[in-house]
Amino acid sequence: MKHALATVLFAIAALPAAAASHSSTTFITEQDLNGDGRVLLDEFKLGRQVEFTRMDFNADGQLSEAEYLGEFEGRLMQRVGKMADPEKRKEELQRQMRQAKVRFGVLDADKNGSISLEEFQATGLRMFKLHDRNQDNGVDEVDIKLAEEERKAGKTGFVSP
Ligand SMILES: [Ca+2]
Ligand SMILES: [Ca+2]
Ligand SMILES: [Ca+2]
Repeated sequence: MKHALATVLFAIAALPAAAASHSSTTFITEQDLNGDGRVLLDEFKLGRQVEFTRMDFNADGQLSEAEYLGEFEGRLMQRVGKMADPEKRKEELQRQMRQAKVRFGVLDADKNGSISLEEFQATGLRMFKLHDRNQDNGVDEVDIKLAEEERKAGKTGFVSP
């Protein structure tokens, strides 16, 4: 039991804070906390909650725009820092920050200027449902297979295998 908890905590610490991926395979890689190859709904919610708490610097239970954008900018700087061309680096920074502002507006569903945990979880839940094609409250290889079949049938969706 102790070991299982340590494994989960380690997995959470290693979680990238990036928005949940549009590929179901990547989604599982990123969100599978206990390493069993599946992401259960409760497991996903726990991961989102930890992510939320980490971003909520002043611990008031709300993500302000400054908290949300500040966290994103920190990670973004690391990524674009690898780009050699300073002009391109600047462009990429500005473009990504504009997108992050748009995302903040979408996450803040009631438009009160901050993201509550409920708002953060609601967006995550919509993403989870897109990956969970057979709606059994878990994302696993069955869902990836279903996505592959759809792709073979020529259907292109928002979420890829
Ligand atoms: Ca806060
Ligand atoms: Ca809000
Ligand atoms: Ca499923």
